[in-house]
Amino acid sequence: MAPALTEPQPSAPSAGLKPAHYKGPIHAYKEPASSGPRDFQKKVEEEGSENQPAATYPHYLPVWEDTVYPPLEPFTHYEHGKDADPSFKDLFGEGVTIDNLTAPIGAEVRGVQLSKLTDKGKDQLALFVAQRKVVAFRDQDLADIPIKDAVEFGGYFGRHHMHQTSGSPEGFPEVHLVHRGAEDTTGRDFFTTRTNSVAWHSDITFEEQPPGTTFLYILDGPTSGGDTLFANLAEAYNRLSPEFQKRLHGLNALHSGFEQIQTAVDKGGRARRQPVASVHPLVRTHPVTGEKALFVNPQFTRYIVNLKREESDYLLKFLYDHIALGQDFQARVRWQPKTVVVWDNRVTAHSAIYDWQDGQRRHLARLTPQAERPYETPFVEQTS
Ligand SMILES: O=C(O)CCC(=O)C(=O)O
Ligand SMILES: [Fe+2]
Repeated sequence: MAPALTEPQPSAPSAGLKPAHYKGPIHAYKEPASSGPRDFQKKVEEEGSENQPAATYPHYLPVWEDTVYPPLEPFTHYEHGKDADPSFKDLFGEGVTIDNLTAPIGAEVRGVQLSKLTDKGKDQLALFVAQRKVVAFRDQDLADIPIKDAVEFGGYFGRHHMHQTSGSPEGFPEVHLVHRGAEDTTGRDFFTTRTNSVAWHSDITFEEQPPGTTFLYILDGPTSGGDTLFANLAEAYNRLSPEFQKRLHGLNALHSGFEQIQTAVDKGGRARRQPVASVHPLVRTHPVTGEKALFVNPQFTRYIVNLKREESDYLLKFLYDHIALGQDFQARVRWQPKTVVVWDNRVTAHSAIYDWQDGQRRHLARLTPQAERPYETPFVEQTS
């Protein structure tokens, strides 16, 4: 699809917004797949237990530091996907296999070593991921090279985000960790109050500049379960009728990071920054493909600006159900050792699934380069 021809329209200003007063039925934050410092058992992680091995990558075990960082500053994002040669000749050489998971979303690639890509190859990676939405690269060495090299690799795609609450490998605060340790069975407590662990979201949409090309790599995984779900939010937009799409254009929603901080504090963690909220358009345009995508998620979106509360709840519920039920624009990515999953966070939602045997370790690291501030371009009737 052609890139957007119209100038980006900035989303509404977010300064001073405080969502904490808002407690409607669409108010949610769920996080069963990761634990915090309260449940972290250093000895079991480093040495293993009777039933569970030690962590394979102990230098990636989380530490939760006390440092409080200043608010994030706006910056100008350079989108490398715009420079990509669409023939992908620097990304896919001899012997590479590409299997699409479904027609609308997902690919599994073998024969590419991400850490060895040239800059041209990285540009093409950004474009390929924007097109396929989520791509699992097998047999990768990203977890095995020094962390500083992995960080340098990720930094090509944008300014690293430093998460507001997560534990990080010592000395690398910009690496976000998803970690539930061996012998930690507290995840099941979650089901005493919730019926399932599915928590659709795009990452950190409460920030003014949420991520674009995003990398998650496995360090240790359970023997079964713990896949990650992905949804194509551009296709979710395309499935709506033109009349409905038209109505969504021009609407903005508030995204809040307040509840994530509260959840972390409840698990013994702490806030690395003051919580923030941002207002973003409900429909955003991808800067490279020009595709429009729904940009709401039940983890962080709280309400639609200028609608009454019942109206906002009703519309958000419809959009959340539409995304969650659209298994025909979703893919389920199965982790294998040495897998790096790359998604474009601007046009996808994802969810961890807590469905592995209690007490098994699940440990992943995320590189989260931030991208442009979400912007909207006018509705255009699609001809198919
Ligand atoms: O644990 C997973 O499968 C996904 C975690 C997640 O949401 C993330 O890393 O952004
Ligand atoms: Fe996520």
